[in-house]
Amino acid sequence: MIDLRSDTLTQPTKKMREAIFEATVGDDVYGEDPTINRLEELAAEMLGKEAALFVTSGTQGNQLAVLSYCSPGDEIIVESESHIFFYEGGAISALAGVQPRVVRGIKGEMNPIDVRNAIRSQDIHFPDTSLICLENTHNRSGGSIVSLNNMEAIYQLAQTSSIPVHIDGARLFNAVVASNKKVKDYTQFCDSVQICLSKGLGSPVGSILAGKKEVIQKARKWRKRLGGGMRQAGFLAASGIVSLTEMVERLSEDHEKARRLADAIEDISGLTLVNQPETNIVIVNIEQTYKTNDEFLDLLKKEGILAVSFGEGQIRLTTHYDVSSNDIEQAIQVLKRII
Ligand code: TLP
Repeated sequence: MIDLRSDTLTQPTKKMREAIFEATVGDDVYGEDPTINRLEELAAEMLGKEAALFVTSGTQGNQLAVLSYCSPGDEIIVESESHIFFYEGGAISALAGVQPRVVRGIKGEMNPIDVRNAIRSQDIHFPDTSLICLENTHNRSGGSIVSLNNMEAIYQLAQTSSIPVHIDGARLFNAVVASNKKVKDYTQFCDSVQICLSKGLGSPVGSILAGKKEVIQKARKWRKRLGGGMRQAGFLAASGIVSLTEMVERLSEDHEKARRLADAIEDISGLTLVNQPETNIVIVNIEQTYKTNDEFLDLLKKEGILAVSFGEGQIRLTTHYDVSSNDIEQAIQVLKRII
């Protein structure tokens, strides 16, 4: 099977398996896992933040940020198609007791004026706005890059109102590599950031939440409350270190494959691109094939290609290091054949 469902599907590399095998571990709830400590220090340094926390997943990292900054009854500003709002099972309300204030963005970018207008003024009728969330790259906009200008404008107005900014940077390193910038160019415009080690960076499990010491301390307590204190999880952190030190630059290969896929799809009549991929995600409109998403995905599956449904008449194809250039060529042939 050529699995284009998600970059979460990557298998650990040989180096990761060796690092996992050889890791020195201890009880992380006591703060005694040397490999986790090393990963957290490395991540904090790379992301330009005071402290970092190794967490089970991207969802947990995002939710710990919300729990650490907010109180029940608060309101947080989220983009209408953001993962935190769209895909986290209503966790912000179920866990932190906050309500979303939804701002519609264009390719993941919220207009700073809309964000400013969404911030509540002091009035006993209103909830307090206690967090602004950005997502970069933006998954549902096809891995689009939220520009530094946009981030800076939102961060500045957030600071004026003393509201923290959190980035869901599940794929922030894809933005970094594709834009040829440094990760700190992006993280300078946030108070906390969540990055996933288990997407294009290839680790089997884990994410990082980074920010100010006091916020990460709160997040550590929330992680424990939620049952996320993982004891000898240095085996997982060992792989995370390989992700951060050896897997970042190669993300550009995933972007090239997405570009190749998209270029070929543009020439297949019946298929249209919903986005011009900037990173590793290609969203395809299949309405003109007159097939339902399920029918189309079944046809692909019968030919050995896996993709996911991405809303009405749309499917998502995601590239990663476990799909070769040959696999991409094969996927293109299949797409041509089943139309
Ligand atoms: N997204 C998954 C699905 O949930 C859609 C995927 O396959 O892309 N933030 C962003 C922007 C994400 O895309 C994801 C995963 C997460 C957070 C959550 O990460 P995990 O799966 O580790 O909880």
